[in-house]
Amino acid sequence: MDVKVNDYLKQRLGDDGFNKLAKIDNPDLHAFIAKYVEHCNPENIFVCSDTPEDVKHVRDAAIKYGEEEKLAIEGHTIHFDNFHDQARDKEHTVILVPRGTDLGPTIRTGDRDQCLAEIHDIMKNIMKGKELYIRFFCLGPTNSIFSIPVVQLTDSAYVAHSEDILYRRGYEEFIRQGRQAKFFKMVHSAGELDERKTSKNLDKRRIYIDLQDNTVYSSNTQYGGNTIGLKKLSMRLAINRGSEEGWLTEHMLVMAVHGPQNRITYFTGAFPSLCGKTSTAMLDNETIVGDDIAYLRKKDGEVCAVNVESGMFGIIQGINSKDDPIQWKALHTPGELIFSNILITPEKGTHWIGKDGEVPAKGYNHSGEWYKGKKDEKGNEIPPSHPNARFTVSLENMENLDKALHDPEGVVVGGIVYGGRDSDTWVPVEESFDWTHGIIAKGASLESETTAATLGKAGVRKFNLMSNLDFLSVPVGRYIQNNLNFAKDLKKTPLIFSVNYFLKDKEGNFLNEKTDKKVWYKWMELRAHNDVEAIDTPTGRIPKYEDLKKLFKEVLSKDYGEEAYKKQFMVRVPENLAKIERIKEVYQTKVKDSPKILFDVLEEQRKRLFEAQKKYGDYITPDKLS
Ligand code: SPV
Ligand code: MN
Repeated sequence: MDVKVNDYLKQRLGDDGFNKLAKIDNPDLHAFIAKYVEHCNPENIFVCSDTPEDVKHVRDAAIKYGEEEKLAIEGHTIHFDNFHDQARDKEHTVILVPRGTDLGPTIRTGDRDQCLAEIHDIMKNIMKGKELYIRFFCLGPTNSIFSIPVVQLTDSAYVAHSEDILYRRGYEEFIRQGRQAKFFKMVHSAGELDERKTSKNLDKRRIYIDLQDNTVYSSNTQYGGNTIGLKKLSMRLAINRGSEEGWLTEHMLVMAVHGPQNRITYFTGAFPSLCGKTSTAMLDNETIVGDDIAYLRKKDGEVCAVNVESGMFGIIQGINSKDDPIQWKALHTPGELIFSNILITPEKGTHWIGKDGEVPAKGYNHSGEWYKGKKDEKGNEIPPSHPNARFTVSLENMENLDKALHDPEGVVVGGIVYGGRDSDTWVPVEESFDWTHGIIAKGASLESETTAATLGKAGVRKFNLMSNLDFLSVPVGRYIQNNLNFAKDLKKTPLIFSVNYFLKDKEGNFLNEKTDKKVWYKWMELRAHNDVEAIDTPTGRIPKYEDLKKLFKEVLSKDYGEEAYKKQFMVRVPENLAKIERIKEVYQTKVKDSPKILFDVLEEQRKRLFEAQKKYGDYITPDKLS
């Protein structure tokens, strides 16, 4: 350790903290910590070495300093974010780049020198009077090719506690990797807090991502998506690193689909918000590895995936005992669990939009004291819980947890799924012709319709390639090219599918039941092993009626009619042609480095649709094609 850094850390951290840090042989880490201790200037510093006592210190601090409050069920707590700090702040989330670097119009960037000066100005003495928590974590399983160590500095015990539930502890991993560690660095401060212990200076809310230094700065916010350094903040750094090293960071769930004779096939899946990602990861009779972020690497000619996380920061709205029995149980079992931005009753019970039972007449929530009919400053009624209210819990608390969660090798991926909210274009499930077609016509063409739960008008289609648009830190074209290249030297290429759980008829009725998706996954599992045939259509390969009929019976004990099949799986030519035009336009106008092959693949699809239209008309039922 550098003598100056050494002396300074000894003085600020005390013997106990210093000794814990000194066990990690990494001068860069020590220098980084010294720099931000001096800059942010906390009152106390706590170095967490992951012993049960250290972990408890952080958990207790969240209660002691009022960022969390205990609830009636043992181990459960509530945290509130500021009324205006309830979601990711896209406007103030910026990728820092050297002057003159252009990542394209869809990625928010800022001049690195200027932004670093601004954020350092905001963070000068920002932790005055507060305790700083220094924590070590690991993205992906420890002791693995996937492992990325992360150091988190935060003055929010809530953030440090959340990370403890959501990620693998990493103090030992830092010791193991020593000077070799290519670690990510997170500096967060909630800033000044109001009387409810929520971030007060939202005008100075910033999330600045410095790719060059693998450092993320987050200030004056507490909402998890802005603060939990290992989640969407590290994700941008990991996309950049993967792009340099030839692996992928994806906004994907990882799950095991259980096939015939106890066969297990792993799938990953990308879905924009409110498109059924969590309900897919939680499908009954299947098992979950992860619900949000995956790393994909190649090993022995196959694609392997890990869950970057080990817990869930899940949306709570709509969870009820009938539709979500596993999550319901986890939310009612004693044990460590943080609720955020829901309604708390005077008896310290919980309520949220869509929960079983009556809405309590009063309580308190993200708006303070709450009663039925309470209005916000614009005159809109405040619901009992925020639509983006969440719960934070370890995956170990889920009964459907898959055994591979911590496997350092990851799981071999048999299929990749892309799904959006789409009322009129894509069929419920469809396989792409090959990897390139899948990446371009499925992943890079992903769109999703807004719902009443999002801001703005409902039913507007939003482009969101691979559901990763918000998190890209490399130009869109390069990201697509990375995805295309990834399959080049594979011995066994995962199949790529699209799904659509939201198809409607002309009258606006959903064409599928919520539970039908169970069948689609069983079908994809069979396809991954070539156990069933498929029908070629202009847009991809769809299931044969007989196979679905059998699966509906087996999986749901339902008679699946041929008429329903035809309605669901008919090729909607005009809608598909319109979609191609929209997607082409995006890649022509909003992306500067679109790979040429993208336009070729879309053009081939357009031609196939056009030919089929000449022969069979606008709406083509599968019986015409088989
Ligand atoms: C998402 O919005 O995709 C989430 C929640 O998973 S957040 O942590 O806000 O990113
Ligand atoms: Mn997410």
